[in-house]
Amino acid sequence: MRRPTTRLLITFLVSLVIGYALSWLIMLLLGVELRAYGVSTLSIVAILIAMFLVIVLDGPLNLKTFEWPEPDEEEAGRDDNVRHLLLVSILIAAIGGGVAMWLNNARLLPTPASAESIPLDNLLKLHFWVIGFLFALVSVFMGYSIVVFRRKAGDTEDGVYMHGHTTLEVLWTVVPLIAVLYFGYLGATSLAEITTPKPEAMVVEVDAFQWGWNFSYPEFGDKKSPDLNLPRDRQILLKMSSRDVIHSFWVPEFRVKQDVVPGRTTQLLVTPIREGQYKVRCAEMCGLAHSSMLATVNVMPAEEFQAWAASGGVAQGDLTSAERGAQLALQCLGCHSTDGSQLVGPTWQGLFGTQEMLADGSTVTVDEAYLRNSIINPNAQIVEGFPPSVMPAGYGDILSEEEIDDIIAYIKSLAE
Ligand code: HEC
Ligand SMILES: [Cu+2]
Repeated sequence: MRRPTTRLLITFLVSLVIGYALSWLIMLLLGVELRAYGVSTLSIVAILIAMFLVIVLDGPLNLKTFEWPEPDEEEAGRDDNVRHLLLVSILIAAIGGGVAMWLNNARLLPTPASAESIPLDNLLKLHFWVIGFLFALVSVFMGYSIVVFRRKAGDTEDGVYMHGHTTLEVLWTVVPLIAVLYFGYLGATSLAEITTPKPEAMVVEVDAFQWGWNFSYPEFGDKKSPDLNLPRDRQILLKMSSRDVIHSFWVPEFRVKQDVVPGRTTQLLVTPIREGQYKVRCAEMCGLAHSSMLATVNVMPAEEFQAWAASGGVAQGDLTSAERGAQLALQCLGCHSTDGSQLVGPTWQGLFGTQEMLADGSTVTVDEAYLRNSIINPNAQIVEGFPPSVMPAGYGDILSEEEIDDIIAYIKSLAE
């Protein structure tokens, strides 16, 4: 009879091969692309299957027929303990490392696009290593004990009673304490790193409302934009305020997130380092159209940004009624589209001049009077196929007569 440890290793290796084959098959059956998940995912699945197989496998490799050393036998002392510990350490390293690598390669986060994302992602990676280690520490000791130290047939004796182990207790108190303090230190320094504004930071004012965003650039004569255009490689200081309820500014690629609270100005720092288009999302449930409270972020080279910021600095007075209306209507675009797509409410594209079916079965011509009534008194005439009492009823108080005229002019301009 071979040594139990050798038997166990052989069993495990054979199970591992079977595990790989099985997990490969499962992935093929599920149509999962190996490239998307990586070999490490496969390894984890394989190891889990292998551990399961080690426990249940019957036949020539059946563990029940093994002759494990008796713990209280003379020769079965230190030697076997060392062997068990070695085997357990290898398993912990393999499984812990596998889990950590898997988590780190699983593309859980979108491409990092800000300088702030780097220390944060590094912290997360470090945490994944700790998570992998702790997972393996618990599951390996448990699995190993279940397999190796299981009760043999006919053995009805109680286990050995052990009480206390001072060295172990001191270790498992001090080691985690140091680890937690170290992580606290890393967290504090990372937080300081990403929340310290530089003097050359560019201020952008963020105006959040139900349900949309507006951005203005005091450095460029209060230029306003519904998109968040940003130069690359310059620190941006966002000064944020809300008109109504609590919102939260979040661009997943930038990693950082900050609540926008009515009656207060909150701050957030971002340093875009990657050109491209991203989306601002509201991360605080803020009402019906919360999910469509989006804005586009354009990160561009510094020169391109300068050119954009310097262009079209039109004073409000020079705008046409429809152009002013377009700006006012930003607050409606969480629910109304201008491109024909249906959101919470009907699209405004080609709306003016058409016949609108109402929920009560009648039809009405969309003219200025109807639009005005729809804005001030949204529940008076409900459009067929749309819910009543969803559009806020307070616009008659929030908007002035002229502003409503401007919005109507804007909706008219979308008729072509
Ligand atoms: C919370 C979502 C929401 C917001 C915000 C919203 N609306 Fe609406 N709106 C609706 C819904 C739903 C309807 C369809 C039901 C109805 O007629 O009230 C509608 C209908 C309308 C109509 C009639 C459209 C048609 O096809 O006949 C107009 C005009 C309109 N809204 C204008 C506005 C304006 C202007 C604003 C911003 C000042 C605005 N809405 C903000 C949800 C919204
Ligand atoms: Cu919101």
